[in-house]
Amino acid sequence: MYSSKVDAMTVSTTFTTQDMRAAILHHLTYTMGKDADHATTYDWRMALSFAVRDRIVDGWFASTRKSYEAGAKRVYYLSMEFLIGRLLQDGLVNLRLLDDACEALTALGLDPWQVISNEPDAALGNGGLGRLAACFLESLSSLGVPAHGYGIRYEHGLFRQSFVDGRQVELPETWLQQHHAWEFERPEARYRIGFGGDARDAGWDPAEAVIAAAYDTPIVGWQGRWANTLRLWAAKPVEAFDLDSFNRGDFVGAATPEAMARTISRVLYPDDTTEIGKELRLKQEYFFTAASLADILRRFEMEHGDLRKLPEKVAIQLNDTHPAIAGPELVRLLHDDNGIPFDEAMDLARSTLGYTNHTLLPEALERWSDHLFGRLLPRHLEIIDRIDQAHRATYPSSSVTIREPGVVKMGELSFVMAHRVNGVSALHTELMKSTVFKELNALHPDRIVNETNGVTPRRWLLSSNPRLASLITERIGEDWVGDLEQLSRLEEHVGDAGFLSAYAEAKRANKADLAAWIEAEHGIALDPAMMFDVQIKRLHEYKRQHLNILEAIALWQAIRAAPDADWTPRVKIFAGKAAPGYHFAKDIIRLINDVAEVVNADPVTRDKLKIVFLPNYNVTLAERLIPASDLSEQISTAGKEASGTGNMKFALNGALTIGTLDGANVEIRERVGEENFFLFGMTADEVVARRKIKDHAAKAIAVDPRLAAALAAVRDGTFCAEEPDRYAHIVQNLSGPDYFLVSSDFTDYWRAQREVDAAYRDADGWTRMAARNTVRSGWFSSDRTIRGYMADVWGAEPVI
Ligand code: GL4
Repeated sequence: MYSSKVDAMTVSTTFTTQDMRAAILHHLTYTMGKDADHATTYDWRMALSFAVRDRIVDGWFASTRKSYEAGAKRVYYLSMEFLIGRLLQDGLVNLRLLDDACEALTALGLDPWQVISNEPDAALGNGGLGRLAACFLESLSSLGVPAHGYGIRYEHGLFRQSFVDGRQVELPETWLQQHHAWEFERPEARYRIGFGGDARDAGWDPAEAVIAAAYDTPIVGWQGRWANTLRLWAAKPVEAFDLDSFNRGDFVGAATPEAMARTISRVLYPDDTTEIGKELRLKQEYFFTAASLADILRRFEMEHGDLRKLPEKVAIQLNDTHPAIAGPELVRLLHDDNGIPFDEAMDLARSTLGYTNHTLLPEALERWSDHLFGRLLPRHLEIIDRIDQAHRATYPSSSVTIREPGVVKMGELSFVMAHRVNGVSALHTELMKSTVFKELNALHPDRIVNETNGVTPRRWLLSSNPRLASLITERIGEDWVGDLEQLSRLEEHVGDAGFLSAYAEAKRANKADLAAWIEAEHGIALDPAMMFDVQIKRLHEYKRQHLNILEAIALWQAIRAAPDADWTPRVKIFAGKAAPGYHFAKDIIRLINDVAEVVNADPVTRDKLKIVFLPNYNVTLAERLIPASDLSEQISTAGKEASGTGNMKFALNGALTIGTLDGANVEIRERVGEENFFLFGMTADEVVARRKIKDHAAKAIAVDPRLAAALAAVRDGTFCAEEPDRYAHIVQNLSGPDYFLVSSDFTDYWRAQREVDAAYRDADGWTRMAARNTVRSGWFSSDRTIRGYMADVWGAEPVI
């Protein structure tokens, strides 16, 4: 029996294994309609989920009541993406019911992990940006801040990736094919969202409309003390069915309104760095933003009435420019619909909105053609023009514009319509000030602030790395879970041989588990004694997975040339998806798979170097890989990775980083200590200077025979004898334009990797460095990040 010590408001403190067993059986019978003899794993998983959900709901109601009673400021996080992954384990861990659930399931003759891992991984996001939103929701609940997440209930999340002959193949993702255990449909919360038509007399007559229908998922915080709501919108037709068409025998026509409306929430765009330029994307953005704002104003009017108090009681955060239409939409609601004078409406909107920028990549700064924009949102285009005019009138000598002939610039619009604009790491924020928003920053010097990203320690340490978590708790108690900076109290233990050997043992056991899983699932045998060198993230040229594989090729060649030298055995593990239309990134995946095939089959090098590309990277796979990693590859071209959050998860779990001075790597290195971090490569400034050197890539290749030989092997078909030219374009790129400076950074990367090899051979030294990474990573909790937003951007306070 496990009795939780939680001082939760309503979560029972005496829920026992017996109660858990009874609750599971109750839901199996009365919710799933199955008896134990005929239940499938799915039935058991759903029954368990409902049992856990029941425990969350009481706290959820209590939180809602408390928020109303306190009349506190509410935070609204608008995001196109929430990469929440599985929720069952999260709920069990935060309610501290995991042990009870495992015992109850075992007593029922089930394998608990089989049941828990039956849950689909909800992939309503692409990568870091969406996962950050999920960590923020969990932290907002753990801190007890009244908050809502708002997004889209995509029928199909990010595509499932498989490999055919080493090539990425995209398959549809179907998380909603089964009932989603955590959500509640809210038939009463529906809004009509218009598109098209005419703008006239400061008003708007949309030509078409769809219904935004709400589905709520409670997000429970640590110890179940608070739960907030993630409200996702599904698009539905205004008229479900065209009976006239049906009666005429036009069955397809009869179903068309439904199909057209549902298209809006059908799929997640599988790319967060490229402006898709599609009407549907703009429709998605307006759809969820307009529904969310309507809902926010409805709640506000019910609670407070006077719209002029909006900024006092409401903080709305725009997660990148995807919800940037919130600025003009809020002005429209306040001015057109509620008669507030235009300038005042603009000020109220600005005081309510904050904008987070997540990338400086020019292709990701959204710009829409005004033709498309005007056709879909004619009134908003007029409002944007007025916002632009007002801004130019206030700053007549400035050349900043929101509108350019033919385009609407969403970055500038967001900046002008937000009272705070933040970057996501110290370096990124400085680069924002000196590059994309240089002029706007000069006009509004107090507007840009930095909020370095963070990750929730509940999921990314307590839940995914129970061995390390228990070791930490044994030494310093368990308060670190809600206050990660307490990890620094372990500093004195890092000199203690007992602690270090237990730390090393936890890592070893995690690696053994991963190796067993990889062998079972993918048929590749790995020796856990090898260094596990891991690069997991979206495929992108700026993230430079090709730098990593070139180094692997060079290493393979070096081992072959001197097989008896003292090599440090390592396996390079990759995982990540490429946007379906990003052909160069897909070719990098194929190259890695081709290289893996040749290298892994080589009897000379087999025990010293292995390469594995695991398919279908997702949150669940990250939870498996990170605790078992020795080396974290954070090797982006400096100035390109806004922050990274994987880098933080690795450091927290005791993987050492090999990385450039990019994004939050800079802050990680400062905190864990430069002697516990393998730095290489050019700085952001050096990158800019290097690009100006004529033939920089050719020059780098000319002075590094290893690089030349690795590129030659790629070029001559060593890894694809049946089609020797397959990767000619990659070699051509890296020898010519090489915008991301793979060739120019190669030599230093090789040097740093050999330092890694040497350090790994000193097992005790390595463990000490790894432990220091864990102990000094407490600052990277998303609780700290959320506190920063509360103080600098939202002016919000916890209610518990
Ligand atoms: C990203 C950045 O690329 C990434 O560095 C950052 O950690 C993340 C969250 O702030 O946002 N920007 C985009 S776009 N996608 C990302 O993952």
